[in-house]
Amino acid sequence: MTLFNPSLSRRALLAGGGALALAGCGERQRPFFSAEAHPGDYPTTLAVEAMGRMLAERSDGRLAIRIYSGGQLGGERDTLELTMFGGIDMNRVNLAPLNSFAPDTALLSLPFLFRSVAHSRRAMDGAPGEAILESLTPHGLIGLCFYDSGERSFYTTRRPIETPADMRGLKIRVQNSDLYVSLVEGLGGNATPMDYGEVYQGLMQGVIDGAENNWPSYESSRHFEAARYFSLTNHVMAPEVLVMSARTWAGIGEADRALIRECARDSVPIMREIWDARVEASRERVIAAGVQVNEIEDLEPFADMMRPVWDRFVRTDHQRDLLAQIEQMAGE
Ligand code: GTR
Repeated sequence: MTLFNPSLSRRALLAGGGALALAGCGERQRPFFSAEAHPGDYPTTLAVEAMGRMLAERSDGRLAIRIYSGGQLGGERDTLELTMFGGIDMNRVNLAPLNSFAPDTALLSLPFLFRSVAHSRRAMDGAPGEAILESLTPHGLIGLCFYDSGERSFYTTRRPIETPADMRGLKIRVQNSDLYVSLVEGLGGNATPMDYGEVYQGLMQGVIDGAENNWPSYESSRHFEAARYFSLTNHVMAPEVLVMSARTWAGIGEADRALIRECARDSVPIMREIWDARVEASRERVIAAGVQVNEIEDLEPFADMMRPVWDRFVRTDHQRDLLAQIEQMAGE
């Protein structure tokens, strides 16, 4: 068996990116390489796979996508950097690692923003979503589409969270994003930024007391084996995003760009169907495995403590305007 060596393959990818840039607009020599933190059967992986099939069909086999799933190419922050430099063509990431350099992405990550899944879908599909995807372009990334990520809740190793007071002193792993740091600190916890791939061990070894995520990630990462209390805070519903490297994009002709956008868009409803089923399946699996699910009667005290997070990450008139549009979509 050949062991996969991430640093070697990263170098190989960078070399491949260079060759592609030299090839300019000519025939593509190889598929688009796409990074994915989740395993092969996760809804985001399946969605990009579906997109790849559509792309191959509609381009008569000229265009294809090869997915490197399971975090083979590294954590999301690293793979994003590689994507900006053209070493990776495509990347499916959460919005969190984009928060620090593309500030409008923080809007969709604000705690307790969305009233329902339907509300978040309207925002992603509508003008605010379009504007946020476009805000990635100056950073070397072409935003192709959003995918669902459901609601994130806290899970802990020693006791459930019933009120914000239960967060006090707990070391909670967060994604590499200042927004998540201030969210956890705003609730009284100690935020510990860490790559997704390190969380399982962190929980097992007691380096952290908990983390936060949606049902499918909690289940597929097996974090539930170490953190048995899942407390339904439903504090964030930040979507996933599929991006393409602007460097790769520069070497693609107009017609193929339109085709790529079309296939990405068409993969969204497919993803949502897979996602909804997976949320249910994951919830059932972890409950069957003995996880204690803790319903929280009153989320108001949590939401009330999040004002400083909103104030810190919504700063410009442009952001306030986008946010007002998103809020108006709540009850449509
Ligand atoms: C998942 C998300 C991943 C990653 C992960 C994390 O829900 O799909 O892209 O952001 O959470 O917490 O790091």
